[in-house]
Amino acid sequence: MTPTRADSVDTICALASGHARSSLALIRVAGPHAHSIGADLLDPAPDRPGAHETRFRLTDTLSVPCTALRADAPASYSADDTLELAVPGNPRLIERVLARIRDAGVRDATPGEFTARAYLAGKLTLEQAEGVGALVAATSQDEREAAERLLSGAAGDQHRSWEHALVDLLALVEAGIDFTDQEDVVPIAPIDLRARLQGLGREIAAELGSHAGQAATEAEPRCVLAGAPSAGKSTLFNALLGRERSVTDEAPGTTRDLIDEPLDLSGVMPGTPHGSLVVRLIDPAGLDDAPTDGSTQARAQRLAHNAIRECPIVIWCDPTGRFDAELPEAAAAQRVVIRARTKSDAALDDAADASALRVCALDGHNLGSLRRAIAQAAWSATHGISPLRALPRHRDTLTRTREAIEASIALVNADAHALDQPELVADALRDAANAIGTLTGRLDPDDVIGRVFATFCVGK
Ligand SMILES: Nc1nc2c(ncn2[C@@H]2O[C@H](COP(=O)(O)OP(=O)(O)OP(=O)(O)O)[C@@H](O)[C@H]2O)c(=O)[nH]1
Ligand SMILES: [Mg+2]
Repeated sequence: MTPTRADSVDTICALASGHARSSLALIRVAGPHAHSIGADLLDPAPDRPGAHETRFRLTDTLSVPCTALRADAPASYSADDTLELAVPGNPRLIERVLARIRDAGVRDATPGEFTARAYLAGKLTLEQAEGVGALVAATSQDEREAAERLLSGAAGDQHRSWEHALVDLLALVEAGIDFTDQEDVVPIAPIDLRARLQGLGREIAAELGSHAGQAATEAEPRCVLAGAPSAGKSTLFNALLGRERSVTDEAPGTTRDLIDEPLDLSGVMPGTPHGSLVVRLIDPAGLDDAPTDGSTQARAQRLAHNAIRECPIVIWCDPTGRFDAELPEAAAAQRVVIRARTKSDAALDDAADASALRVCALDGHNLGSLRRAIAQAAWSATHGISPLRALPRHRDTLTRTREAIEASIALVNADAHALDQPELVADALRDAANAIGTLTGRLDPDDVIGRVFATFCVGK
């Protein structure tokens, strides 16, 4: 459905410079009557586009200096005739100027209305419009970068390419439904469909900054201790927690289960706002070339490998300091690996990596630095590794898309010649395509536009 401008013919006004005190205030008036209002209230009236030094008439006898910027439709931000009035930033004066404009029949703009008009006039895509809102609301560099990415359209291109990929796969699956009686016609082999869906799921997960099997925003990012048996992981785990939670022993192979405890790092990292910062610290079995059968040993290895693959933060423990073993590959794009040379009280190997953090769990040497390194990594994992975190609507939508993709993957038996339940797979793919369609603009305007612009402040 194409949005219309039917409801945007009023002339609207707002204080565009926000309510913080400043020497100048900017009042924006946009709509079909903007220029006639300029003719009534400005002396002299701006007669052509551009900046004009003029005066704003408060009463018949009283006026204040005003710089008026005139733009004519459609060559303005919202595509309306527009006047932007810079007047002295005195709050009482601003109120009087606005009151005069309202008396002339202009109504107050609703939050985001100028940008909504720009969107409805086709001057901005929905994502760019959201970029404006996010830029206005941005409080950190990460958020600003995210907003700029939306404004530049880069995020939209990515979402459209995912949408096209989903719609292509949906078409192939639907084609297969039409050929169910002809066994040799398989538009897409289940194994290929599955691989392509998994690829898409991974890309979306990376954009979300999440990790396989995790929610997009992990309130308590997981942090795993990785290393060879007897590297001192459990001793370090206990030292970080400040209590004896995990069994330690000089014999290798002591830990088998994943032992998992919250570690409170609130206030550990200087310069971050107050608030809680908690990670889930995980102590797994030491990495070993264990048999791959069903033995306890093999199961412990599988658990450890999976945890290390999926955790956004890994503390790599190596008492030799060489770090020459290979860590299990990360499941997602972003993973922070902190190298800790454990048992630093023992003699240092010549080949040791000098950049690793030397820690001793027995006497507490450098545990403060290790806590800070974990806090730093946890902070990035929860705040803005992904630019999309700035925009809850995008995050939620991509999460829904990804869940629908996961649901479709679960229905695909990769070993089969053809899909067992093509209708169900098609339904799940349609859900995924519809979800991402609300980001790319194929959406119900009432539903989405309302939500997008409601988050704006008045005047933008
Ligand atoms: N000298 C010294 N010994 C340590 C240190 N940390 C741990 N150890 C000893 O190293 C041995 C193994 O420690 P664990 O913490 O059980 O090692 P782990 O990595 O959990 O071992 P697995 O669970 O078998 O993989 C124990 O005897 C600990 O007392 C340390 O900082 N210095
Ligand atoms: Mg252990």
